[in-house]
Amino acid sequence: MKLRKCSLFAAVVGALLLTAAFAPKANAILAVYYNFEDQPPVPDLTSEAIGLQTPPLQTNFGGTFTDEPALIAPNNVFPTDPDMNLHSLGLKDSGANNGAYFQFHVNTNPLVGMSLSFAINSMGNGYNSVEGLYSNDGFVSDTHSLGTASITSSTSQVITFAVPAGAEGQSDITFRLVFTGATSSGNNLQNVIDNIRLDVRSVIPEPASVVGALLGACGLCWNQRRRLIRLLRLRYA
Ligand SMILES: [Ca+2]
Ligand SMILES: [Ca+2]
Ligand SMILES: [Ca+2]
Repeated sequence: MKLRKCSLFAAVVGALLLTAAFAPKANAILAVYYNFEDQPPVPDLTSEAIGLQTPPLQTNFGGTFTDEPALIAPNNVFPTDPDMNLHSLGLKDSGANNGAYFQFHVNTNPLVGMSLSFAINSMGNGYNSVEGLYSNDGFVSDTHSLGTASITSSTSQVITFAVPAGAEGQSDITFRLVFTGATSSGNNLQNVIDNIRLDVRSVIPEPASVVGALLGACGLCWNQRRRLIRLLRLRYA
């Protein structure tokens, strides 16, 4: 009877531990975040430590970067960002840099239900279109479009691309934003970007933590079993 109780106890503990390990969290989880708050120097292409991963932002934009005041709402700030939202990234010479990209690398093995978003405006003749893309080989031969969005606001808008499940479960996915449609030939401020975010719906625990949970359950059961054996010996000695 007591032995059966012990295995029942172990099964319940194991199930609870596994449930805790795999349960998706209800709220959006921040995977990668660029808030441009560490500038000057300009541009601040470092990601913020409150994201799960902290890859640098890479770009081939050949124009001039400027440190601009934060965009007014909507500005796509992550709700628990400890930084004050004071800065954003300005782009000059957009017209001579059509097709320029901003990109970052992510290990998508633990990431489920991703979305890529950012805030942007367009002044006059700046970029008026952006395409989201991802690749599993750094755009050598693998390219998937997330769609194209129009940049229409002179103050600020948030653009969001849903990421299909095909981008999940891979060790090195590159997310890329490609900007086009700029017509200005002058070196004036043409676009302002802020708060580039990769959010996820849930996170799959690393294999190490699953093994840890299983070992924990086994250890608890073993401990209970030894206590039970000792108890039985005492009783029937
Ligand atoms: Ca900012
Ligand atoms: Ca920071
Ligand atoms: Ca930063």
